[in-house]
This record gives sequence, C-alpha cells and structure tokens, in this order.
Amino acid sequence: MAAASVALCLSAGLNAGLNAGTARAEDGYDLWLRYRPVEAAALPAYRPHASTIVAAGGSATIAAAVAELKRGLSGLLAEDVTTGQIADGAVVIGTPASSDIIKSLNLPLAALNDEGFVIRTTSVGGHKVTVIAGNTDTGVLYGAFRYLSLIETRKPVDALDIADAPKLKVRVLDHWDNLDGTVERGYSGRSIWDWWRLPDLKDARYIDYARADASVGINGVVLNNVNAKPDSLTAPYIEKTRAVADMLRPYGIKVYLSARFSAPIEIGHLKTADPLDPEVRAWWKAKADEIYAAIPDFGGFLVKASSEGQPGPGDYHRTHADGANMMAEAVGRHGGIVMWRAFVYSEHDARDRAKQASYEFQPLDGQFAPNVLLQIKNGPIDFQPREPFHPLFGAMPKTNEMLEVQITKEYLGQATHLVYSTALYEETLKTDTFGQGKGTTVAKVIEGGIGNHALTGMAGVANIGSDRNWSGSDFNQADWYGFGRLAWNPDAPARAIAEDWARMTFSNDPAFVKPVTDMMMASRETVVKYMTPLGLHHQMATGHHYGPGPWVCDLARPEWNPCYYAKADAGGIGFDRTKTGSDALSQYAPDAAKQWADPKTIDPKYLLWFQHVPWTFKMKDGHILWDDLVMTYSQGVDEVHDMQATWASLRPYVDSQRFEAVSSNLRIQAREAKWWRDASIAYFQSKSGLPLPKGYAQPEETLDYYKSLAFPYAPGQGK
Ligand code: BDP
Repeated sequence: MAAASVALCLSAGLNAGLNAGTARAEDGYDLWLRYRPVEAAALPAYRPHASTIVAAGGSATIAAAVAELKRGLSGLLAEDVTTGQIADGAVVIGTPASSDIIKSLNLPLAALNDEGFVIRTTSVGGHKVTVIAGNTDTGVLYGAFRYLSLIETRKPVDALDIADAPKLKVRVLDHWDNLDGTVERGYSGRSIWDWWRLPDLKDARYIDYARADASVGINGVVLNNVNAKPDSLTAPYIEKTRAVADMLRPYGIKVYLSARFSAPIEIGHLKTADPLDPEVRAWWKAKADEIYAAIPDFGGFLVKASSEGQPGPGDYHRTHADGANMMAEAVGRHGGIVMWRAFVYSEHDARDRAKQASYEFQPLDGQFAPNVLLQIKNGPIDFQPREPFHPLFGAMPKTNEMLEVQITKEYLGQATHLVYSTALYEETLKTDTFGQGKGTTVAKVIEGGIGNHALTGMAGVANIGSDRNWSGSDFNQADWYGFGRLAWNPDAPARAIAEDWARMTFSNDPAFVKPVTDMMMASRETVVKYMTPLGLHHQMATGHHYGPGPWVCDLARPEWNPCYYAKADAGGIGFDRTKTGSDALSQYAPDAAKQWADPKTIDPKYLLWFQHVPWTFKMKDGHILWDDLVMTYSQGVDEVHDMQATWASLRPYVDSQRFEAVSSNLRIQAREAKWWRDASIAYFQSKSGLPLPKGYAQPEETLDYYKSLAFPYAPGQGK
C-alpha cells in the first residue's frame, strides 16, 4: 500500500474513533482504549511524563504508534500532546536503527525478540524523558500501547524500567466469518469483513479493530470460517484479502486464510485433491505463489480437514501429516505456516469422541513439517463450559502444538451471559499434563518448552462482529482482551487481566474494581454450575446450542446427542471413561490419569466426565450425587442473582448506557440460568426418580414443556 493511502486510512480511523468517543459516548465502541481524562487529583503525577512525542522512523507502524500516543495522551491528560523535540517529559520512540538517541542508550533489546520492547525513564541531554524502544517498529507500537495502558490503569510512570516480549510467536484470531456476511457461532451482528465492498472499501472500523488487536499483541487474523468455501482462494477474493492485509499491516497484523482441502478440484478443476498427487501439489504451490505475489507477508493457511464432513486427506487414505505437509511446502517457500486443526471426529468411528483426535494424531508425532502448527482445542470434546485438557497436549513432543480457545461463547451463554472465559483459558494453561514429566503444563507445551520448538502459538475463535460494541456485550470484550494478553504471556494471571480490563473499560475506582473483578472471576464457575455441573458436558440443545436439551437422543450421529454424554438412566449418570468404559483415561499420562481414576477421590468438577455413578453415590461432601446435582444447579442460579446485586451496587461508577446494557443482559442470564436448572432437573429427575432435597423448589414447568421449546431463529447458525 502506498504511504499516502496508509495515512489516509489511518486518519479516517482516528476520526471515526474520536467521533465515537464524543458523539456516541460510552456505547462500548471504544473498548479498553477509551482514554478518558485522568482524575484531577492524579493528573500532576502523569503530566510531567508525557508532554511531547519525539519519534524516529517513517514507517506506517511508527505513524500508528505516534497517532495512538497523541490520541491516548491527549485524552488521558486533557492537554494537547504533539510531536516535537527533546524536552523535559518527552516520550522518545524508535529502534536503535532508526533513532540515534535510542542507539546511544544501549538498552537491553538484544535479549528480546523482534516484537519485544523496552520502556525506560532516563535522561537525554539533561532532560528527563520516557523512552519506548523496540528491535522493530512493531515492538515500538506494542510499547506505546503498554505505556498508555499504565496510565489508563493509574500505575506510576515516573521511574519505569520495563522489558517485555511475547512468549508465543503466532497470536491469532480465527474469524468464523462467511463470505455472505454471516458468522458461524457469531452473536455480535454480522461479519466486519465486507467482502462485497472490498477491495475498494476503506472502513475506519478496520483500523480501530487493528488498534484493539495490536494493543494486546494480537499479530494474526484468519479472515474466513474454518468451514471454508473454496471461493476465498480465487483471484477476486485474493484481491479483497490483499486490501484487508494492507489495512492491518501497519499494526503488525498478518492475514491468514482458512483453506478448503478440496479446492484443487472445485476451483482448480483437477480430478483429485490427493495430497500425494504431483498435480495437486503443483496446484497448491501455484496458488501460494499467486497469494504471495499480492500479499508478500501473507501468514499462511488454517485447515479443518477430515472433520465434520469437511474434505481432507482421509478421503484419499492419507494421513493428516500428508495433508498438512503438502500445504506447508506450498506456503513455506514464502515464509508462511499451516495451522492444522486437531478437531476431528468421524461418524464412521464408534469409539468415544473424546478419544478420536489422539488416535489419529498421536502416532504422527515427528512427521509434521517444521512450519506446521497443530491447533488443538483446550478440551477433547468441544469448547464446553468445563473440560479436562486435551490429551494431545504434552503427548507429541516432536510436534509444534498450539492451543485453540473459543472467545465467542457458543456453549457459554452466547452474547448475553456474563461469563469471563479468560478464567477458563487460564485453567487450561495452568494444568499439568504430566506429558513429559511433572510440570509439563499446557502453557509450557505451547511456549515450545517441550522439545524446544521455535514455532509457537495460540488461537482464539473471535467474538467480533458489526455490533456497535464489537462483541455483542460489554463484558464479552473482556475475553478478546484476555485472549490477547494470554497469547502474549500464557503464564499471566486471569485475575490481573480482568482487573486491568475493568479499569480501562469502566473505572479505576477501587470501589468498582474489586467487586467487578471478583464477579468476573466467579462467573465462569457460575455458568458451569447452572449449565453442566459436576463434569456433565454437551447438554445443549441441537444445532444452535442455545439452551438446555439433555433429553435429545435421536440425532443421526450418536456423538451429536446430549444423551450420549450424560448417559443418564435409572441406574445412574455419567460417562465411564475408565478401563471399564471407553478408557479415554489411558490417553493421559499416568500421573494425570490417576487423579481421575477413582470416583471417590476425583475432583467432583470432573466426576461425570470420567465416571458413571449411581444417583445415590456418596459424594465427598456427604450428600448423595442426586442431591449435589440439584444443589449445584440451584447455586448457579443464586450466583447469577448475586451478580445482579453486585452490578446494581456499581451504578455510581458506570455510565448509564453501559450500565443498562449490562443490567439487561443479567436479567436474561438470570431467567435463562433458571431455565437451565429447571429443565435439567426435570429431565434428570425423570431418570433418577428421586425427590428433590429439602428446601429446593421443583422445576416451574413440566419436562414436556421444556422439550417443546424450539428456537429456529437462534443466532450464530449462518453457513
Ligand atoms: C463446533 C461448532 C461448529 C464448528 C466446529 C469447529 O459447533 O460450528 O464448525 O466447532 O470447531 O464447536 O470446527
């Protein structure tokens, strides 16, 4: 993109953003980059450290960093901040290559990777200044965002000495966006990618999107749905993708495409897509050449193959490694990568669905090309409110393993329920897989610490759409933010991330920050309680996954049915995944497996995931299982009421528009939590035949009533 047009869209973005901040104040558009003025009492601590920006380097990325600093500092400090010369309080930005001042300071940049930065308070020519330096301009941009976030969260900035760099290389949002503008599992409006108007469209929103991504270090975007159409790889769509890539590039973001495995047949008119066929291999190489000619820094492909009806190497009796390596060869010549998904299960395989990915992939360890990342969902089923970690983590030391989490809340209340999923991501990352001995946490695995992998990554299925507030609700923004923070540093605590987000998004008042952070941290456990307590999973209604459907048992494929997972009958409930059942336990390292092997000692959170037990099974807390189940569902509902009360008490700290938006969602959540509780209890009681524990109310309606509810127009089902 020519420098002039970069500047054009940059300023268009700024204008749109500024307008958003004034004319349509506090509708959530500004995300965590609100830059509202610091309280008068705190201002004197900040103003001396942010008077003028001294920038070196003429790239679009440096221009973006300068623009962000001007915008942020002017907003926060309520004074005009402009570019200029060294003076007391100047903010000096650049790289050792672009700035003589930075070069002369000998900052510890060599220890950091390409995207790292140093922020240091120092003296230059007798002036006290803040230096933001990177090895690359992108590092400088990340440093600028970090500096602004320090002021946004009211941290002291008068004696800074920060050196930071991302621990993962690929930090990517997967948009499940379709070419017709619908979003699979999207609950925040339509796709932001307006394929129809691209490549000409220069939407200011794309710049604001890029700013938000860059502010948390997200450096990659897959533009289209994993259930991909081949059209994305045709010349007109490559041109549209180029236009998006040009707009995102200044922010350090690469674009990737989901590639349909059978594209050589559908758009290449070949007879086969067999990955070992020379013509097919040549077709992918030519296609990669065509894409790279338009987009020299194209990231590569994301591939869902031989899964849920998608074409793949399995159609030709080839392995996933054969398929992945063919595509990796095509993009590898240009520096690209392939993210090959491990989310596979087959209707021809009667084995426990939780086991199928490991069967297919584990034997292939060591066979994937170095530029392939195996993209593994956090759990072995499918983004449930709670799952144990995926058994592939730590089990393929010779393979680059990346984590995939779902930011959009398909199974966790979609747009309306207040659930801080970042706490779920943290739970997975912190878990010890014992895969290569004690301490093999999922975080360590994806950081490349097992097997010393240079190519590392984390993917989040985006929750971003055309809604004014981007994510369908104000609190859903927290998981876009949280995902970025964890992809930058998988060891970061979810609580600290929630606190930073709450401060930047709403208020720094401690009377707000503490209760809201507590509420967010508890919210993930709350949704587990009212939807799928004690290790239950996949109890959602068919297709749209909105609301409860534990009774569903008549779908074509057994593993699509909730009844397959709960296995409730008069004798008991739960999926026996021990030796006496599917033995999925044997796919875990012995030290991991042993904690789940015995129903008497297992953490009750995982009980019904791994064990089938009688309704009268005596739990650790002394209750029988049935009673505990009812109590836990009910507790989940009570906790939503607590959240409502907490939020109501925070009214003084929140603008009225967002206060009301969150309150409305909490009303929906309270109603739906009760629906989940009542419908689930009604169904399971029809199996257990037991009375409810004393003091617990019967479901409000009959089981037949809950079964009769239908939601043909529930959102997120676009294809
Ligand atoms: C499931 C979704 C489905 C996705 C699939 C996937 O229901 O829409 O296509 O995951 O990850 O959670 O491929």
